[in-house]
Amino acid sequence: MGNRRLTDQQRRRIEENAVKRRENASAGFSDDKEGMIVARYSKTAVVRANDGEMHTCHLRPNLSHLVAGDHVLWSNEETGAYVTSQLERRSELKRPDARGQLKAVAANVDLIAIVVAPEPEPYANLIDRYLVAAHMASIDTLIILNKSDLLDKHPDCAALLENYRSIGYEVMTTGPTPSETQALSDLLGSRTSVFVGQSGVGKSSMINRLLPDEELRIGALSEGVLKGRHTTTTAEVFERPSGGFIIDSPGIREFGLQHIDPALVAPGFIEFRPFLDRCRFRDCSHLVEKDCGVLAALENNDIRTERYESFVNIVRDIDSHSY
Ligand SMILES: Nc1nc2c(ncn2[C@@H]2O[C@H](COP(=O)(O)OP(=O)(O)OP(=O)(O)O)[C@@H](O)[C@H]2O)c(=O)[nH]1
Ligand SMILES: [Mg+2]
Ligand SMILES: [Zn+2]
Repeated sequence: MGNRRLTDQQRRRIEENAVKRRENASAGFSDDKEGMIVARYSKTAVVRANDGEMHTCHLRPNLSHLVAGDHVLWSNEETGAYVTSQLERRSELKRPDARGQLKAVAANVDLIAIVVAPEPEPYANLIDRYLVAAHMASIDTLIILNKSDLLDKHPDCAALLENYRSIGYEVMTTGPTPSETQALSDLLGSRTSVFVGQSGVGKSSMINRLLPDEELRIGALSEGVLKGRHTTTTAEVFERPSGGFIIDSPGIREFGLQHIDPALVAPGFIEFRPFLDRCRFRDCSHLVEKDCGVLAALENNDIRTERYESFVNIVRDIDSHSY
């Protein structure tokens, strides 16, 4: 708890500092300029200035939590370019890192595009975890089924997507043809979207298809690291010529939600919502209680068994981490 308070205090100081620096900059008292973090490395970051130019900047240790999409102030100093402060985030997608510490993955996004494909085989529970996280962060979602050319071999994938569509999630299918890429492009519009999902589903390939003329195709920043293979290792922002940004992110195997209050899981299941005020107990866990709206809906086939089991999996996972 003491730790938490210190962090909050530090955070407030950083925010106050940012406000002051921004005021100074707009009054012409300093050389601070606004920009966006395009790629973040351990001690440096590529910052896109508002005129579209890219600058490699040093990061001060108190800015170590910056991620792709963050808005910052930066300035040219004698010893090089520096990020001087972080500006407020309008949204953030967070997940625990390998040590269980909650970290932002991307900031200031309007849309989380959850990408799946016939190969590698999709895990519905991973999709559901992203949907819960997006709901908690108040960020819109789009489920994208990529590699449409492989659907003939895997017909259950189309059925999986159809299940999500039928309960009210926005979904789309895309693949190698230009018309599919155009449809994806139209749907993204000028929003800032982060592409997430398992490794190998084609997140970076889709971005390359959306940016046909970009010399950044297949990550110029990380090129040469793994010749022939292009697994994404750090989140990176791409600007769309038609407006808006796409953030590519490294593929993941699992998405821990241990950090969240189990009571917030059910509202993240869109089709559970109409039933949540029908539970007899206000703090109903929807697991064992009598007169539970969710369990009644499950009984009635208004909620699919697979989704309910996925809900239970997430809640039990949180419980097992809270001891
Ligand atoms: N058949 C087919 N293969 C595709 C399609 N899109 C991408 N791929 C292939 O899928 C493989 C993985 O693509 P990537 O774009 O690297 O996948 P990723 O999701 O960015 O993977 P990570 O960066 O590791 O998370 C590559 O061999 C691509 O050529 C598609 O529409 N159809
Ligand atoms: Mg990639
Ligand atoms: Zn209930």
